[in-house]
Amino acid sequence: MTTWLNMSLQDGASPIMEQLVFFHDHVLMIMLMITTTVSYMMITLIRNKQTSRFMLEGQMIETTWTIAPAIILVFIAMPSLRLLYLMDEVHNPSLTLKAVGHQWYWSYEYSDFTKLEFDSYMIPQEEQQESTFRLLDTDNRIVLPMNSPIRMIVTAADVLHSWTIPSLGVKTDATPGRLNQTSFSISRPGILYGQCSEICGANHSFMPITIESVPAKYFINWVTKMSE
Ligand SMILES: [Cu+2]
Repeated sequence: MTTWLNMSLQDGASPIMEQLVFFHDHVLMIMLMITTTVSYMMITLIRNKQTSRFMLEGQMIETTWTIAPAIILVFIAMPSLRLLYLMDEVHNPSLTLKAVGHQWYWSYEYSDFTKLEFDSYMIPQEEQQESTFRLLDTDNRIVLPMNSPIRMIVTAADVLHSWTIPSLGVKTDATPGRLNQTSFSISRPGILYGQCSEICGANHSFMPITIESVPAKYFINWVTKMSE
């Protein structure tokens, strides 16, 4: 989750998010390069008093500064497209989780098991404990096995919502009457937080998402307990 003074992206908890962070840094470096060059050119132009009445055009420099930005754009577009298609891929999932957005809570269905479904409400401020995070913790956490490919099905029951976990690099719109699919695998155990990312009504800010990522055997224990 985001902690104090954390200005950049959250640490990646999935291989895709790690790649997204690398891509973000890569684009920042290119931007830094462009900003430096352009500022340098502007400052020298302002400070320079020389004029020449014969210098009307410069074919060479004009060709260069037309083609160079196009080449730079290719260096951004290629890794971007690579990630886009990688995120769209569904790699033989070992588990399917369905999230349904409601005004204003999420409900979850583990479709691989019989009768494993629950609602997930935010813990209200009056019931906060030392260990809970305000506006982020839920009464029922989603438990998921780490290191396994998970297929996520997202939909909504009333209005538009958006199921989001920043540290997994996942943000999927929840649309009534439509199933949206995404997939991820969590690379470490821990608790991951997210919030609805579509302005969905009065309590939009109060429908958080909490994932408990655990080793597979703990997950199986949890499933057996929940299905009893
Ligand atoms: Cu919502």
